[in-house]
Amino acid sequence: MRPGFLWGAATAAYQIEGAVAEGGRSPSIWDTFSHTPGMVRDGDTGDVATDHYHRWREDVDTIAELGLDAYRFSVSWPRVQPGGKGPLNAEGVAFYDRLVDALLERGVAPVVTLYHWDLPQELEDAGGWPVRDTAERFAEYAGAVGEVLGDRVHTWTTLNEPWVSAFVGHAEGRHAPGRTDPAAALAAAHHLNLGHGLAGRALRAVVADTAQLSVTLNLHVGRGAEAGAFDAVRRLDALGNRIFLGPMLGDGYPADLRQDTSGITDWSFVRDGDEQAIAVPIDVLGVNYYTYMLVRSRTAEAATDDTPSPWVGCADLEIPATPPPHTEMGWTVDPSGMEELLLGLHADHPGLPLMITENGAAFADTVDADGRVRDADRIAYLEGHVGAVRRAIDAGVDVRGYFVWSLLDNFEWAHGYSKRFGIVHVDYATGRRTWKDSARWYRDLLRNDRRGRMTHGQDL
Ligand code: PNW
Repeated sequence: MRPGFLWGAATAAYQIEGAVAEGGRSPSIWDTFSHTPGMVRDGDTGDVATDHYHRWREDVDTIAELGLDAYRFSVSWPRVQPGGKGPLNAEGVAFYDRLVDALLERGVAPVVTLYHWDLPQELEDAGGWPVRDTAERFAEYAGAVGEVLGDRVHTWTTLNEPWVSAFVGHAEGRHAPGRTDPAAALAAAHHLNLGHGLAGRALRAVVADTAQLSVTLNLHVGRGAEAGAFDAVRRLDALGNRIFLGPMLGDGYPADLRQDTSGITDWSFVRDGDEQAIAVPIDVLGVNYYTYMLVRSRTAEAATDDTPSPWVGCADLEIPATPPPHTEMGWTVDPSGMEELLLGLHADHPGLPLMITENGAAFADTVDADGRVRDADRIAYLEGHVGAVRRAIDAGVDVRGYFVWSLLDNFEWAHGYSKRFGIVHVDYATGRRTWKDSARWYRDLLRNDRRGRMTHGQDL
């Protein structure tokens, strides 16, 4: 890859840190949700997780040994600003301060996400993302974190996957805060958008001039499951992608989205000036991609199904299963979807730099008697998707980096610890880390790429 391309791995605070009641941290919506019986598989919680809060030095060593250019992690809002307002908590800040310094000492660029789903519970009690005040609180928190880490962070990402926060959290109810209210989900989407815009401005004012401003979206690649499924594909794109891309990239909310959802909300939560506020200029768009989706119009029978869905305003949208090969999440392995996504973004938004901030796969990995974790299926997945990134770059798309999800096995939200995405295995009973074959494969890929860069001064 070109000089400056970032090879990395990603994690998120609630999924790895544990230590939920240490260092002055207050509870987040994921503490509440995971401790609510029936919400997370097997009653798993992030109370201990991978214990990264105590094992961070060892994890930074792993990052350095892998030869990563960058490490993407998230700052836990309730750890650095307990309760979600007021002055920062020095002990919480110190944790990230040390982490950032340790990464820089090893030549690893910190890529920081400010919100990876762990809203302080107090802000949820005051209404959460469906209320406007949360966007303002988020901007205040972002500016405060920018002030303390802004001199050293390479890339600032405001939000991770606001689609999941808004719709899986407030309409489907499968994620915290577990609400099933379509109107609240749309209001949450708007206030997440607004939070991004306000936080972006607050960050710009305090961080280094060289720092990159970003946001990470889980963009949906929809393919028609039958001929003529144009409207189904359009709806998926509107509610899944353009609801964020539109306002964030300066085009405001799409008219078709407002139309599709007019039976649910009158959009009166959008005030004059909001769309301009959301359109804070970004330097790079973070893209998370795992799989593509099939869509078609629903049969009359399926349309009467009233199970809560994240696809609000899409009663006539059906999302059938995609064919094998599947990962443990049931997600189809298809790197062509990633290539299609990158090419499509480049065509629709020429000149917008992109970065794959998450890509990876869950498989049922086990440590063999000889201490090895043989995860050829994960290597094949990653190899295929890195190939897709290379093809997109060759076709002229400006892709600035690629981050594997995840550095470590971790708390996979509603699935608890049952799904393993790491390139490093974690034994949850002991906290012990074991490199999987995929970790060695990734280290070698990065070494070869770097060697090629130095000896030929060109892409390998
Ligand atoms: C992403 N869904 O999430 C997240 O950014 C990570 O925290 C997560 O571990 C990773 O992908 C793997 O799942 C998603 O249920 C999690 O629709 C769940 C959904 C979508 C994205």
